[in-house]
Amino acid sequence: MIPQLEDLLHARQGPMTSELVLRPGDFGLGRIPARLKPAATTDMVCGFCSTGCSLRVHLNERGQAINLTTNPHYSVNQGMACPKGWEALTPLSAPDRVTTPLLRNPATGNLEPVDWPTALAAFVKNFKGIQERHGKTSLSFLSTGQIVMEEMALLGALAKFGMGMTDVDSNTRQCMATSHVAYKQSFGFDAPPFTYKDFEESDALIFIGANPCIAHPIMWQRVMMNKHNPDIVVIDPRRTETAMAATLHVPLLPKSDLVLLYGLANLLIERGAIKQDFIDAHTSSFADFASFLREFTLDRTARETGLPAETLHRLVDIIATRERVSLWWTMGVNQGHESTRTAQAIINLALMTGNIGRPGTGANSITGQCNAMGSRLFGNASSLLGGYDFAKAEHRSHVASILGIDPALIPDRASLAYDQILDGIDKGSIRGLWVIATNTAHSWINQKTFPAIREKLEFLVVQDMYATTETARMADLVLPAAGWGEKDGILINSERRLGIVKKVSRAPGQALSDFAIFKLVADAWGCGHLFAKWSSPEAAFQILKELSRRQPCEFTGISSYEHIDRSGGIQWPFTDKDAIAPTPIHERTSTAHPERERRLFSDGQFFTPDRRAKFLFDQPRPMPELPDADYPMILLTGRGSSAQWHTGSRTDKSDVLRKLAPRELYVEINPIDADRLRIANNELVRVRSRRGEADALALITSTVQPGQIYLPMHFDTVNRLTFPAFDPHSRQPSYKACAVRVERIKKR
Ligand SMILES: Nc1nc2c(c(=O)[nH]1)N[C@H]1C(S)=C(S)[C@@H](COP(=O)(O)OP(=O)(O)OC[C@H]3O[C@@H](n4cnc5c(=O)[nH]c(N)nc54)[C@H](O)[C@@H]3O)O[C@H]1N2
Ligand SMILES: Nc1nc2c(c(=O)[nH]1)N[C@H]1C(S)=C(S)[C@@H](COP(=O)(O)OP(=O)(O)OC[C@H]3O[C@@H](n4cnc5c(=O)[nH]c(N)nc54)[C@H](O)[C@@H]3O)O[C@H]1N2
Ligand code: SF4
Ligand SMILES: [Mo]
Repeated sequence: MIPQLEDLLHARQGPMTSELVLRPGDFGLGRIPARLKPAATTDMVCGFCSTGCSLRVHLNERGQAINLTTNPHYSVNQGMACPKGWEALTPLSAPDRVTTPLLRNPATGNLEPVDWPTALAAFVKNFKGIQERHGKTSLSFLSTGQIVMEEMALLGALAKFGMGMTDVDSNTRQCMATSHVAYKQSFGFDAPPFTYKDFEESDALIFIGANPCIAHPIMWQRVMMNKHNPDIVVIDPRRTETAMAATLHVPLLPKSDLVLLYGLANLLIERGAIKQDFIDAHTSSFADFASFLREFTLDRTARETGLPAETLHRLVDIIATRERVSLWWTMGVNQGHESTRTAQAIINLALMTGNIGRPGTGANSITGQCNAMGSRLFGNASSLLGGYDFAKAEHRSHVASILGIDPALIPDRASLAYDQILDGIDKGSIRGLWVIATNTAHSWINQKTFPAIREKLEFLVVQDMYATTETARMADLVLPAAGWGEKDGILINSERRLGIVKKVSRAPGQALSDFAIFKLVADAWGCGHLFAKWSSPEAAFQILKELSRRQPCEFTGISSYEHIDRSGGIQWPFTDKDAIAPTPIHERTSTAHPERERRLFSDGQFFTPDRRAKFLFDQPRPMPELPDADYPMILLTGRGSSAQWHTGSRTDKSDVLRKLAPRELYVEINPIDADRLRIANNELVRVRSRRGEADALALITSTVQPGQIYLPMHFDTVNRLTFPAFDPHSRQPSYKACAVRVERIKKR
């Protein structure tokens, strides 16, 4: 056994219980039986969504987690958590955890357990063989927004600077690429400006393509804490749970957001309801934007969005008259064929009305996964580590000097995007793929093409907590990973807050943290010396801190993990100066929660070279696949319940969460369509698109409009239907809209 591996496996034996097998869910949510009074507690942030709630983990005398409650002192969640948070420990003890590496045996065709040295040897032999035959760039990885920042950075550095890859990407492309590009172009840096306190301080909150009641329940609780009697507007084709709780639902036609936002901007100008002082002092190209907007008349906007003129007037009234307006968007915007310009149309509205940099305002993208924000800064895919540019020689040499490596090792262009990597596999330029903490075979758009693409790979490695995911089952080699709660590191939440996760549970069998796996791979590959300084997650954190210096995301004022822990999380930017200066009283959340809650741009200074935010805009384009006679309906997809997470690999392992969510795929269909198609409630129906089909139970409901249906993405057949269209700027897939038809099935 390699000495380092022995150490790792040994170190993992740490404080631990073997005789006491506890399933936290057994006790019900958060209740700890008296006989199991915990020996200690420790706080850490949740590893599901980007809200970043702090959970209080209760440990037995051996330091092993036995249950959790919530942290009442954390500014983010103030003692609240959604069902996934309460059940966060349960997936760790699932029976299908993968406990050893698995290698496909060519003789039997099965994945069979092997030891780590054999797995590493197979990894190196196959991947190096591919590179020798097809060139360095014939290897890629697809990773995630769900591992800690230190792991993402190590992976990105190892793959590009150590293993010679150029094109790597992650599921953040499916999710946040649009926000990343939109902010970068408009503000000069990928910088979501808000803090959660803004939910409480707005006079009007406008949610566009976001369903926080389901997807970000604790953020929604913060909205409910707003004492300003706010207008709450939900712009979504569906009457979602959030729309039902809102004061105004705006049920626009799918993918008509860009026209709507331009129409509103035009009406605001006509009404004189813009902040000319702010525009003049802090923005550029407004005049061009204003003249571009003239064609977006009230009539055209009403016609193309399907909204009555009164609704448009009401929306304009709200924006024009309320003092502090915040605009929030999520996947209904980001997952579209013109998503970057749509996100920027939201940014434009905030800029022209001066709704930025003040409490309760902002053009605010809500993030998805627990560490999508970390992957935007340190994924090393579209931006070089720390938000730098691969194409700039001075950026490459700066990063190389911090890492202590030769700048020539850094590629001089950004990665191809997820869809282009899969295309590359299809066309034969990429032959080896390493998939880390994502489940491509379920979550990728037009998913039916993936098995054929996989066949073209000479070697597929999947690194996951479970070998049962759709993607892991296709692998040549499975590397067993520790999950949240089994390792240390940092996650960055939607409001730019660095929060800490800790090892409170021993990973099963020989599973190792992703960090440890990357270190082993580096050594086995022969490039371990490049990462000698990355000796532990906290040592890596110190390197990332240095990479952040003088960048807008600087966090050099944070001394250690312990500092973050003690402070209740820390938002970037946080420089040495911030570390010394006390928080101004007016920026404190409340006397009970004295942590800092800070927003960006209070001085009107943006990160562009001229310090001005840019108005960016383009002509709207029709949906790539419009309904027609054969496929007359529009399919919308998204989250289904607060108890389900994506492809279900974690949340399906909890009895509690399974009880809280439907077990079978259902399709929301309007009563008018159900009547026309003679479909009864709960009847099994077939949804077809040009690419595939999915059977689902009919849920007849007026939450969807006639001509539209909705499917939750948590079931594996949904992406058989979706149409592969991509936004040209962010290359984010347009998961939310394609043409389908619904058919009755005679017999089940
Ligand atoms: N419970 C749970 N929570 C989660 C997740 C989960 O899987 N489960 N995933 C997390 C992740 S990674 C993400 S990215 C977020 C996603 O969070 P959200 O984006 O809030 O969730 P979605 O349901 O994907 O999409 C939001 C809404 O977009 C609407 N929509 C569809 N088409 C359009 C359109 O053309 N225009 C407009 N305006 N709206 C449209 C849909 O009807 C849907 O209600 O959730 C995070 N939180
Ligand atoms: N139709 C449709 N499709 C969609 C969407 C939609 O709205 N509609 N939304 C898209 C969006 S926004 C997203 S973010 C994607 C999500 O899609 P995926 O990323 O494919 O979904 P997950 O189920 O979160 O997959 C994460 C995997 O990581 C594993 N894992 C968890 N923790 C760890 C860890 O610490 N280490 C390792 N190695 N593995 C770990 C889990 O077991 C799981 O298999 O789906 C996208 N797909
Ligand atoms: S809202 Fe998000 S971060 Fe908070 S407990 Fe639920 S899943 Fe975890
Ligand atoms: Mo996401």
